[in-house]
Amino acid sequence: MGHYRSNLRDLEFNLFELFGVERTLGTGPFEEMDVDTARQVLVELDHLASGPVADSFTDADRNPPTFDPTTGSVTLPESFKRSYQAVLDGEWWRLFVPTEVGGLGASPTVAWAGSEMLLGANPAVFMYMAGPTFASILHRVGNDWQRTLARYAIDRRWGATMVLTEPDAGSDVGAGRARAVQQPDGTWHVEGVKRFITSGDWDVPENIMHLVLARPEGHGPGTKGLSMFVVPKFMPDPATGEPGERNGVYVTNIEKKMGLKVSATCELRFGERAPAVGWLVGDVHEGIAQMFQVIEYARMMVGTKAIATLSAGYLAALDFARTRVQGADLTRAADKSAPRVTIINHPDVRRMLMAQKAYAEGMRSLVLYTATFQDRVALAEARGESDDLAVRVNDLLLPIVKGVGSERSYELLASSLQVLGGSGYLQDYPIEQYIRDAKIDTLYEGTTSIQGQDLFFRKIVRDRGQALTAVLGEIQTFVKDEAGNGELQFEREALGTALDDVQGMVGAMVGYLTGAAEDARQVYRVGLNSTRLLLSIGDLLVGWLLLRGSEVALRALAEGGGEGGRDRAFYQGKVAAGRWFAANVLPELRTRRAIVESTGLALMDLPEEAF
Ligand code: ST9
Ligand code: FAD
Repeated sequence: MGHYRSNLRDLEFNLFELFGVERTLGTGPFEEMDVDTARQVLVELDHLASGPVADSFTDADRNPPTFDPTTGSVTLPESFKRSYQAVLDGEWWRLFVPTEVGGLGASPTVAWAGSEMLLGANPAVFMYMAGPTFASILHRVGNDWQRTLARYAIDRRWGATMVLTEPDAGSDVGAGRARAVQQPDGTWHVEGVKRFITSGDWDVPENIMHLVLARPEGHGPGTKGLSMFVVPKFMPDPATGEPGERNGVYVTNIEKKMGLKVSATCELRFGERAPAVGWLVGDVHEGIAQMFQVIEYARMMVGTKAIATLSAGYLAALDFARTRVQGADLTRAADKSAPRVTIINHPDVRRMLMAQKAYAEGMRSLVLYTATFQDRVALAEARGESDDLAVRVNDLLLPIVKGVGSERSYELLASSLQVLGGSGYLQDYPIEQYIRDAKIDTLYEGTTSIQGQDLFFRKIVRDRGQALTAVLGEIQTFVKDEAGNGELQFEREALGTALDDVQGMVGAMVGYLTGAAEDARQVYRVGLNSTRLLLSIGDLLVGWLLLRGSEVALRALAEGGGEGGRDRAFYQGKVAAGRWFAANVLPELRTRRAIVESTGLALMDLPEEAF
């Protein structure tokens, strides 16, 4: 078999048993996708992901893209192109595209569930598929000509990039120096150097559409002075979209990386060999807000990618643990002639496996819970209304999906490898590549520090706690509820305590921020804790969602555990994961709260030389 193990059963559990998405499938904007179609989509994506998409995962790592500096062109390995072509042939590029421009009518919940499998099997295939999705965003925010351009990009399957980062502008996008000069014909010439640009060039699509942030002459500093330009690799024929003259944007280097090697990370130079002609998106100077429409999408993708990789790592470790025989059962450790057992019988291996299972499944629920709010936003928009709370909650959850998803996955993939012992360190197994490929997820699309700050300053404080209050209120309701079966009482209590701890952390940090009005340095006490809060809210949400799953599973077990009891073990696993998390992770929040509440300024007072 290939390297990739999906978890279709758990995806279906989340969609149909936990979140009940069948209630909205086949209605409104999802009219074209009823429940049966959605189930079929997931099965097809599972086959595609585990087969042709996964096929090139290892080869493309060992034989990464090559670069020709004279032409500035990147060539992808042939094996990888076959994987990409398989997704294209299946028309899966339509997954996130609105129906009016050729989309499938999938709800975000179904689309993200299906995406998990592609992202787990071969994430770069998914990322090279960005063209039609990014073009849909251009279609929404662009002027008439840009809508036409977006249609060409979709219909002709162009590639696309998001171009923000520069050598001196990474997290601090507003420090960007690339500039844009308006021309008499209304077009703009973009000039400057961008680095680390994913899919900057590759030899499959006929054209690539770069969405670029640059500063028009005379505009002010910071992100608000940036505008977004659409800059094609080839100037398209306005009537047909046929690629014409080469535009002045060239790749001048590709990076040698730790992992995710087949995803070409490019230096892009604008306006050096020839003018780089672009158009101001939507004829308005609202570049950062427009770019954030792309970023929000990509942050969800990165979190899902990380979690998908953890799930695959866990399932590989589980397979290994079930067959590897080593040592005697701990109860008979002193008996040198005791039979040797498979390592899944050792308590410490079970501890590692359950940590991976609980986080992989809990964070999968977090991704799909977030997507339920995206469903709500789309449903309201289709009715000509706006669901303000759903927008806010989605915004609140995105840094958690991205920041917590990537940090926990990377950390726990080390445990997946550990289960394999020395074999895990070898390239005979996929886990070392999973770890290398997943490290990037804590870095790009905003590092974890940036996600923590986004969560606290923008999504909690600036939102005046509205979204957080709504989500914590749901958790409180669950804590107080009693399903009537006398089960999960200890767990509800543990969740209630964790909820109190998170509220305590937020309260303390808001207090520090308020104190900063008098003494600016008090804000450091927030900065010292923002990642801690991010991870703690993540744990609270994961714990709550696992326990919701446990409750559903207990009900299913009481009804016999599926047809002929065939899902008994699956449901037992769901109950066990919730219980384990409540007993082993949630209590840690008490200590973290104490740390937040007692944080001083000593670390900030320390002279640099003392580090
Ligand atoms: C990157 C790409 O890393 C990596 C991977 C690329 C993969 C591409 C492929 C994607 C997948 C495609 C899918 C294909 C599907 C295929 C299907 C197949 C089957 N939310 O706080 P202020 C805005 S790219 C919304 O003052 P500063 C807002 O407009 C590089 N908006 O910030 C705001 O104005 P206002 C990624 C937000 O101090 C304005 O910004 N780089 C948000 O000026 C200013 O806000 C990064 O991510 C938000 N959360 O700037 C940079 N936040 O307040 C990370 C801000 O009036 N750095 N805005 O509303 C940051 O995020 C910084 O915090 C900063 C700070 C730059 C925003
Ligand atoms: P820096 O911003 O220099 O950060 C260094 C460290 O300092 C980090 O730990 C960071 O968290 C911390 N730090 C920085 N500022 C703060 C702060 N204010 N508070 C607290 N801590 C802080 N960019 C694109 O535009 N398009 C792409 O397609 C793209 N693809 C990429 C692909 C890869 C493989 C890589 C490696 C990067 C890619 N990037 C892309 C760039 C990526 O988004 C940036 O690397 C990322 O935003 C971090 O910027 P930086 O590397 O300059 O690190």
